[in-house]
Amino acid sequence: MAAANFSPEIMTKIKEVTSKSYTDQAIFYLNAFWQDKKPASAEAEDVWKLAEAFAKEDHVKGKNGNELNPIQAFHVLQARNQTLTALELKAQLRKVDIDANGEMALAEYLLFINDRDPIEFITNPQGEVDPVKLKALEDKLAALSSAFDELQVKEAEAKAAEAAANQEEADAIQQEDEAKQAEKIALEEEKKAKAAEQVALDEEAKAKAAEQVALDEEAKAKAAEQVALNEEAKAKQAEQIALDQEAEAKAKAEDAKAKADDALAKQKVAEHEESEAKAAEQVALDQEAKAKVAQADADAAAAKAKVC
Ligand SMILES: [Ca+2]
Repeated sequence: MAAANFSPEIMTKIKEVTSKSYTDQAIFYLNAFWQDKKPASAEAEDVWKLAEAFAKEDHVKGKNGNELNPIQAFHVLQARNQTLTALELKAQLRKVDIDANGEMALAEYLLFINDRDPIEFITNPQGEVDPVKLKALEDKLAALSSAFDELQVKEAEAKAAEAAANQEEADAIQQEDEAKQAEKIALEEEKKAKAAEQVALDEEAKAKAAEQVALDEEAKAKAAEQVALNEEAKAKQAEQIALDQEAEAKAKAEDAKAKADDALAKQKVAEHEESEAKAAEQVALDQEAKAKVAQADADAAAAKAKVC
């Protein structure tokens, strides 16, 4: 069906009906074909279900809406024609769209699936439905509408609960992330502290090594000092020995001189004694000579006496 197949007057009337809400379009459709040779009462159950399905699919206007956009319409067609391919569904959508505005009104879809004549739809008399049956249908519609409202509320509640759950999950994830971040920071701080501790230990080790070097140097200096003291002691000892030797030599020299002096003195004494001995010998010799003279004189005197 295409818009060009209808006169402007017919199209205007069709547009009037498709501008009504889903439930009003459903009532208009049932009224139009209630007295038909193919009574719409047989389609009533399906008509109400579709009115509800359209309202549910219409996320913007809900039950106050009148037509679905191509994506929403595609969903409805797909749900009822699961064996058709996407291309076939799109082709069906074009056939459904009587006013060719790209949107699928409930009335357009009801006319298509039930193979009804759009001109009869808007020219058939309205309001000739059996009052008892209409009342029953209206009650059913009210119940469906009420159920739909409840469903909307439940859906809203479910969505709110889902949003809350999502938020809780997001909060939990964020808290976990924060905890992980904090743990990471703590680990980094610990790592830094350990590094600082290691630096301090290294410095301490260096200080100890330097102290050991200083102690070693001090020990070496003390050892060198001791060596110097030992050398000095040895030098003093050698000096003392030299002094002792000098003193000894001096003493010996003095002793030798004393002995020499003594020998000289003794020689002088001996010389004196020899001189005296010589003098005494001279005296003795002189006395002997004198004695000899005296003897000779006595002998001469004695010899003279005898002669006489
Ligand atoms: Ca349309």
